[in-house]
Amino acid sequence: MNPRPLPRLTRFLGLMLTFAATACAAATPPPAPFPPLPSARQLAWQNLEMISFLHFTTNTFTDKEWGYGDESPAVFNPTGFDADQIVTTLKNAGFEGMIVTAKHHDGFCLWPSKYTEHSVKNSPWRNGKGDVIRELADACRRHGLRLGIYLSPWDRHHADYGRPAYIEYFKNQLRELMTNYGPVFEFWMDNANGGDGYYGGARETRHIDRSTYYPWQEIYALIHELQPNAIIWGESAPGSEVRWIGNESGVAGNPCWVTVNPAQWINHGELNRGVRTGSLWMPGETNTSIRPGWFYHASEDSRVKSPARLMQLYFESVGRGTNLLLNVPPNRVGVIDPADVASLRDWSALRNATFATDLALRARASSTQDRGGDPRFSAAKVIDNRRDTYWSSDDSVLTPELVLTFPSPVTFNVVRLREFLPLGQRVDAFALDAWTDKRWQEFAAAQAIGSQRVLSTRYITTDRVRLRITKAAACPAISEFGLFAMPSLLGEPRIQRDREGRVTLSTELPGPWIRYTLDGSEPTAASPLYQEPFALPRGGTVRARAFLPDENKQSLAVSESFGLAKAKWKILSANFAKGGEPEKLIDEKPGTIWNTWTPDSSQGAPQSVVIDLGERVTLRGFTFLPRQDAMTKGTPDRYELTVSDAPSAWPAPVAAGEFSNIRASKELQTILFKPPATGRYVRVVFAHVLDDEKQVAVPELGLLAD
Ligand code: FUL
Repeated sequence: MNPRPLPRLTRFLGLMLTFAATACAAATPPPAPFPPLPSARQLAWQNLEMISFLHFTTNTFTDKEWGYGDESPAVFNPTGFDADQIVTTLKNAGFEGMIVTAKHHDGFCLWPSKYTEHSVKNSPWRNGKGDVIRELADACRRHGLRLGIYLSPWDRHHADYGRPAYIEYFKNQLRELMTNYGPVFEFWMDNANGGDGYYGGARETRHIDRSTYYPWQEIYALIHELQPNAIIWGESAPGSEVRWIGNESGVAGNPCWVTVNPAQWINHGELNRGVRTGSLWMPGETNTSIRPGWFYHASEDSRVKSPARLMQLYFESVGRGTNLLLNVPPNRVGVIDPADVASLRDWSALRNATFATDLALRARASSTQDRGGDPRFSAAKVIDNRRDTYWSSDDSVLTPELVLTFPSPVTFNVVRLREFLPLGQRVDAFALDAWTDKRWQEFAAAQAIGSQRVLSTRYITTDRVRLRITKAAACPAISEFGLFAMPSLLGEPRIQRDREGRVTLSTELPGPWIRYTLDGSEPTAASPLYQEPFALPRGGTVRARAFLPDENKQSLAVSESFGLAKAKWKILSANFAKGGEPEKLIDEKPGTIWNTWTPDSSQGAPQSVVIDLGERVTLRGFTFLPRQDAMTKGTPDRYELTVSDAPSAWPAPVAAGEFSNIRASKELQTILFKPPATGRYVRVVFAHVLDDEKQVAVPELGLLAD
């Protein structure tokens, strides 16, 4: 339809108004930045949102989490190593980059470093001619994924670790990695540093002062000279540009501010939440693994995080303005394991289905105030699909409101907001309302937006949505206000086992069918139908999925692994029973802790406990759950376990060693016996605790039957 010609006067007035608006626009300066501000490198990095981690070394073949440093390079042999499979799996899952453990704490190098023999060049893989970093870097280039490098400053293999000569070695290795493999987008220098190790055969304990041993300023300057675009991850050295989020469970604080104070870097709570008034811009990186451990262990194949759990992680990390760093470790073949591939595929399908359509783009945006009445800062900028434009208000207007009005009602359950980061983190708090039943009704309120804030809500159908900035330190600059519909999923079943060893499968509401497997395979429409609780006294893995046969719908799959049921177990003795209640060790309740600390007495490691299993069992390993609260006090990092037929005669231990990475990780630790051991009595000695504390605190022990 042709527009009706405007009468001459109206046209003239229209022109005048346009001139006035343009003149006015030219006169409206953008808001002054609200410091601290991001660097160009930080800004570019914050746009990445999802990064993958690749933990791979001799540990993959020795089934360890922390190698001692005496592992032979001969064990490293990923016979089917396929860099393209790894890189395309990660790329297809939506990751923008991949950080590879070029060297983990054990000191084994995935590239043929000139400066050590402890590397791939002395392994059977590719007859010692291989270079994992080269193959991955090339595949990254082919498939458009950024390469990042993890180089552990702690080296349990190197004879000079702890002495000045090791610093030269470390710098030389950094130089090799920074010059030989093309652009590196991130350097990760882990903070776990110091303790016992092989150290060239010395087999001793070495402690260093992380802040004085490494010349961080010099090292960081070198990195930026050779890799100007590389961001530096580090928790405790000045010059670090990205911060740890304070846990390895994948959960950023709510709210999570982008700023911190330098002195608070070592406070896990403040790393997690940031500090609103902090003087440093230091975006968070939320790291966790798709499996309990960082390295591949076949025993954890059934414990790969489900797509729904990954989606929840996404909301708790990316959704709180941090980048997610998700570890997906290659298996012994040298590829991403099928279990992880399946979970990543379904998770990314769910994300794509959610975020492919921004419903807000259908709306008209209006606000209570646009900065200077200038179209450059108008409400429409939040729905122009660009991160470099924004809606803002006058300096004096700190709590403006913006309404999206739709031509017809939309249904959404996810909201995404973004601040224009070059101007700093300005918004303290906001609320969201929907126009329902002829009035505005608040459906969400939160603190902090930052890089992005993604909130999930119940489904809301409306033709009007309102954003109210309720508190801001400076006039807001909002670059995006998006609305999305995450497809409704049939809820996954719950898998529970009682102390007697009976497994119950249930759904939130009765109705759906539940099908399950006990052999580790994917539950399908052909798997056994769950009818009633069943016995699983010796443990195993249960995988289950809910089905709505009439609607041809199925839930995502879930799985749970169980050890030996504890029905017949009894604590026979504990060398410190006073008030400590050692029964809590075997009560199947992760929240109750056997703790040798009492208000009037306390006792540190070693502590031992003897368990009567009530029958003779062949055991293939044990599990240890560290305390799940925010503390690490009393957490054992060394153990010894003995199995016997008589509680008075104890042969040599079947397992003795360290609980690796126990300070940072709250995951269940699984220690396998080689070979399995048979007996009725088990004695566990907690030989040492973190920081030589005067208490031992253990929530739960489990045993795996053969
Ligand atoms: C920790 C390390 O000790 C773990 O092994 C893992 O590399 C994790 C990402 O960081 O501090």
